[in-house]
Parts: sequence; structure tokens; C-alpha cells
Amino acid sequence: MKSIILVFASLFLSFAISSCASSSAANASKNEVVIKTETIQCGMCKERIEEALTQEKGVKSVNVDVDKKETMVVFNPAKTNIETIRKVISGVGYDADGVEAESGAYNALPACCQKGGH
Ligand SMILES: [Cu+2]
Repeated sequence: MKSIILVFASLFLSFAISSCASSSAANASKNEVVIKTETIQCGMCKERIEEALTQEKGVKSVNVDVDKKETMVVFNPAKTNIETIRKVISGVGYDADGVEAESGAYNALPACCQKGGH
């Protein structure tokens, strides 16, 4: 019985080590950034930003946190960069870090998605 536990323990350990090693190897082609998107108001804003960024070349995953007002983006630095990502967010009407929302896109947002809409 003891040996079975040992086998499981060593299996688990080797898995933990290998998954750790592979995640650090992947970091070379993967960057993760958190962009402050203070002007988002609701789930519609979240969808709007996620949809726009998902279509962007080099963006691997997007997650907008409405409560924290942050946008987490995982991207391939060989294909895109943080400036481009901020511009995409600005292009759909939201402030992204220091980049102000494009006024045309902002004005086109439904009233509930504009500043103070909720
Ligand atoms: Cu909204």
C-alpha cells in the first residue's frame, strides 16, 4: 500500500515539475498585460472589447473584468504589441491606460456604456 502512495506521489511531482517547465518555455512567445480600462460600465462593454481584441492578429486571449475595470490580454509579441492593443480598445470607445477613447467611437456607444451610464 505504501509503495502505491509513493508511485502516485512521484507521478504527481514529476507532473508538477514538467508543467512548470513548459509554462516558462511558453513565455518566450507569449506576453500577458493588464490594461486599465476605467470607462467600461457593463457586460456589453466587456463583450465589445473582447470581440474587437479577439479579432486582432496575435491576440491569444482576452478577459475584461468589469468590476476591476481592467482588461487582461495574452498576446504573441512577435505579431502585436501593447500599443496596438490599447489602440484597438480606444477604437471601440474606451480609455486604455493613458490612451483616450476615440471620440467618434465613444459617442457611438449606447448611453448606458458611456461614462456614468450606470
Ligand atoms: Cu456597457
